Formats: sequence, structure tokens, C-alpha cells
Amino acid sequence: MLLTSDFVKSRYEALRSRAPGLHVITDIEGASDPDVTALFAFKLPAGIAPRLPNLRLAASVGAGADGILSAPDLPPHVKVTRAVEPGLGFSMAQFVSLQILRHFRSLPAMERQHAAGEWKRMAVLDASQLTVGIMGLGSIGSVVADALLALGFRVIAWTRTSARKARVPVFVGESQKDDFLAQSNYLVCLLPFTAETKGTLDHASLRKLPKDSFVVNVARGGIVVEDDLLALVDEGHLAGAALDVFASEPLPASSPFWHHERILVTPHVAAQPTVGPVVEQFLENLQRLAQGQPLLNQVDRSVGY
Ligand code: NDP
Ligand code: OXD
Repeated sequence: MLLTSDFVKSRYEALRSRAPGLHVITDIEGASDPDVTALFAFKLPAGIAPRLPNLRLAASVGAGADGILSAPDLPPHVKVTRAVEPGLGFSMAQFVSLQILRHFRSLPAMERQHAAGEWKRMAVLDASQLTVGIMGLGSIGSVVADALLALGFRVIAWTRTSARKARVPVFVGESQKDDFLAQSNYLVCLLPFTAETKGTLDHASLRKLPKDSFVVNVARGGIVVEDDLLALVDEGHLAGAALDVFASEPLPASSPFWHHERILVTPHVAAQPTVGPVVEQFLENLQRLAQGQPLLNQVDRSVGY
């Protein structure tokens, strides 16, 4: 038996048609069932896990598992997995490139000129003179790095450990964070939301960015201290920001980010796992769970990603 949440209806439908023998429950709030062994969700509200005494797997339908890991009552023995599939990296690379190029090639100014019927040429800058700093060089960040390299930018990255092979210079850990930030004309946040990354982009860190840098946050809102970012944009240290994720979603109507001239708000749409591969991964993991084999894309609960 299987419990799913309300992320996107198509995922339940794909599960039902791919595995008709599986008992799928979609009412996560009302669930209380000794037969439930796995759930497939984006967010796991407090109070659900204790009602599922035989729960063994909590699978995130998204790349980030923070919505599951944040459940305060998820028993430690429950395994947590997340979605990893190539389409996510490509969608994210398109979205991040779009935001960087929109700023780098002055698209808003050109649109204003178009609306005003004004012919005014502008300088074309050399991308190789600008550095894109990518925070998080994981399954998604590494694809984004390749795309930006292909567009001619200098690319650097920041990670927690030095374990990953990379085509770009990698800065590791807190001790190299300031050096990394000081070189990043475009800062792209692709970190998971963990106890360590929460609020890591605060006033002191964002101030380390070169003047006129541009911030793209496509990871999780809570990684950036939103008031600090806003203050640095308003005081002119930062040129602007493209924000796809927020501490509170949907972004409240009262947020000063809305209608801000130098901040673009998008509604958490940078990338979405393709349904087919994510459902296949989940079904494969149900089998592995039953056979006692290692799971695909299991999260290390001790570090939170
Ligand atoms: P991965 O787990 O594959 O990669 C995470 C990267 O972040 C790794 O390079 C890791 O370092 C680094 N990292 C983690 N903690 C720290 C830390 N404390 N300091 C420095 N670096 C750290 O994640 P993905 O690439 O698959 O996804 C990244 C995030 O993107 C997701 O967690 C999700 O929040 C977000 N996302 C947003 C979407 C949207 O639509 N806006 C869509 C999809 C994902 P190391 O290499 O050393 O392990
Ligand atoms: C994800 C997301 O983590 O959509 O997949 O943010």
C-alpha cells in the first residue's frame, strides 16, 4: 500500500496506470493505516508519520527532500529518497541561463525601448570577463555550470565536500566561501535547504559579492535572508535578483519583492521532475525496499540532502 500527497495529480495517475496492483491513497491528511509502507510526497506535514506505524520509505517527488525531512516526527528508521533525472538539470539550465542572459543582455531595457519606439544601441559585453558562481554543484548545478560555460562565462562553484569531479574551479566549505563570493558577478543558488544552508546568504555574505552583482535563487527561499537581499538591492550594492523560491510560498501579496523594478519574481517554476522517470524511480525503490537492496537517490538524513 502506498500513500501519496497532492503535488501534481499526474503523478498519482502515472503510478496507478504503471502499477495497477498498488493500493494508492491520496488523502494524506486523513491517512491512518497500518498497511502503508511508503509515501510519495513533496511536503510531509507534522502528525502524519506517527499514524503510519509500518512506514519505511518517504520519497520526495521533487529534487529537494527538505519538505519531507522537515517533518519533526518522521521516525529515524524511515528511508528518504529524492528525485534525480536528467530533464531537471536541462530545465534548470534553461531557466538560470534565461535569467542571467536577461540581465546580461539588458532585455528589460530593450523591451522598454521597443515600447517607446526608441532606436538606441547598447554595448555588447564580453561574457568571459564575468564570473558565474554556482552554489551547489550537484546533479542540477553541474548541468547548469556546463550550460553557462558553453555561453562563454567564467564559471566557479561552491560545495560542502571536495568529493565531486568538476569542469570548473571548486571552492569548498565555509573557509573558501568568502573567496568564492568575492569573485561571483552572477550568484546562482542551487543548494539543498539544510540546517547548514538555512540563511547562509545573509547580509554579511551577500555584501562579499562584487558591487553590481546579480543573484539568482532557484533553490529554496530560506537559504537567502530575504530582508538582507532586499536591502542590498535597494542600497545599490546588488544590481538585482531573479527569485523563483521564497521562505513563504505562494509569495504573500504584501511582499516588497512584488513589482520591484530590479527583482523578478517567478512562482517556483524553474524546473520540475519529468513524471515518467520519477515514478519509475519510485517503483524501482519499492522493489528494492522489499528485497532489502540499497535505494536509488537515498538522502543522507544526517546531512539533510
Ligand atoms: P544535490 O544534492 O545533487 O547537490 C547539492 C549540492 O549542494 C552539492 O554540490 C553539495 O555539496 C552542495 N551543498 C550541500 N550543502 C552544502 C553546504 N553546507 N555548503 C556548500 N555546499 C553544499 O542537489 P540537486 O542539484 O539535485 O538539487 C539542488 C536543489 O535545487 C534542490 O535541493 C532543490 O532545493 C532545488 N530545486 C529547485 C527547483 C525549482 O524549481 N526551483 C527544481 C529542482 C530543484 P557536495 O558536492 O560537497 O555534496
Ligand atoms: C524540487 C522543486 O525540489 O520543484 O524538485 O523545487
